[in-house]
Amino acid sequence: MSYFSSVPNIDYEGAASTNAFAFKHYNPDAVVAGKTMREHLRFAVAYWHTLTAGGADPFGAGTAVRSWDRLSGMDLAKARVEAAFELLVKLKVPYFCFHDRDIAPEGDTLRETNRNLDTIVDIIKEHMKATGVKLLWNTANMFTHPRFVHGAGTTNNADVYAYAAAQVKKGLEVGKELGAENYVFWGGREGYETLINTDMRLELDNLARLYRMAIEYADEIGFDAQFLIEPKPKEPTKHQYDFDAATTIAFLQHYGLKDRFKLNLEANHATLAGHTFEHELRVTRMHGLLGSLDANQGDTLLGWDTDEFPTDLYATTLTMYEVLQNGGIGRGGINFDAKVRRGSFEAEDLFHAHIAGMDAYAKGLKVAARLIEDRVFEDTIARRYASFKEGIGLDIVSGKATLASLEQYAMQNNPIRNASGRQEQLKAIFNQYLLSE
Ligand code: XUL
Ligand code: CO
Repeated sequence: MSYFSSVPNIDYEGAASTNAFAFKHYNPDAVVAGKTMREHLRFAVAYWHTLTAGGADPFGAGTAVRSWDRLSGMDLAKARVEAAFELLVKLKVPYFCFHDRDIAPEGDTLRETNRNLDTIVDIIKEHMKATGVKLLWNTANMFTHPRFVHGAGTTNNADVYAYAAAQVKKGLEVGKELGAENYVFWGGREGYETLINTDMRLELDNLARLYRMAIEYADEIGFDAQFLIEPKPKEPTKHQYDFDAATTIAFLQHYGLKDRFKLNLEANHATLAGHTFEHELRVTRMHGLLGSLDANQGDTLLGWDTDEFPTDLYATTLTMYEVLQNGGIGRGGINFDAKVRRGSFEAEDLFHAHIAGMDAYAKGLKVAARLIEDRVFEDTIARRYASFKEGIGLDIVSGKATLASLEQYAMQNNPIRNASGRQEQLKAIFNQYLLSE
């Protein structure tokens, strides 16, 4: 049976196509900067937004109309798997990602919950084999159930901590079973509401302990996924511990975890932290910790995580610029952690949304590759910092200079001359590349 019978297979038709069910820029086999688009972009569908969620918001019920809605419990979970793989194949998306609770319902006990999970994992495994679709990452949902009201790895309640650890253990086993390339930790409720009831030191120590236990267990069972932490500054807690890339990197450094973890960066989380996505990518890549991307976009007029599908070409180009400069995304990918708007409730909107996002990233990739090939920004940047290549600047970067030698230089160097940063000119050139590709 088909869950999306009105939707055909999505093929590349080129920029001039008027077919809504076709890619205008994503051509999986096209080679850009030495690799196919498929290899560069490694797209993934987020199970929770596209298969599980129904469009509810804090003010209203779900609006999504889905052909699997009439089912419930394990029957619903099984139907969603079939729908997921039909969508993945039609969209030519090679990967997917899920939380444990997205794919199977909780039972009355942890044992029963794990049994439900095992049943669905077996079915998913068959579909993966039949279609060649792979698991980019899985994770544990340790934020929805009321037991996590005070956190999971950072809870004040040791019983809840133990439950969370059990969930992570199972998650690692599931990841291994399905050959996941990565395993993600997003601290949904790893943060605090007020310091007057919080032992921050203990909470952070315990979070690091959970991460260490996860590494040990993954090694023990031979699960060789890359571990990723996904920063987010707020929501659901007022202050999340993995606030942004810089904070998360400092955490990893402090607890000696930097060698085993990389970061999964999300565009809308960057916005909420007061950064651009490219800022978060640059900080992370400077440290060699760029792991994977959650692609979406936020809205600066709104202070919460709107998780819109990414369509801003400036942002996708600058993102792909950082990815290319990083030498690629490695074992990570571009996961559409994005949801259709509540008003886009028809099943075919799921396709329009992914096509829009995939095309925006494909276009971003093409433009970024040309900008790099032509050294548009690199040459300007090299000229801008040329003063550090010789004379007093070379003394500074080679460590030869002292305050006294710099004072001596400054005393006789009069007047100082600066040069324009040429921002507007560079933006005009950027526009030229965007429009001409
Ligand atoms: C929440 C979010 C999560 C993580 C996985 O803002 O981004 O869906 O990506 O837990
Ligand atoms: Co995310």
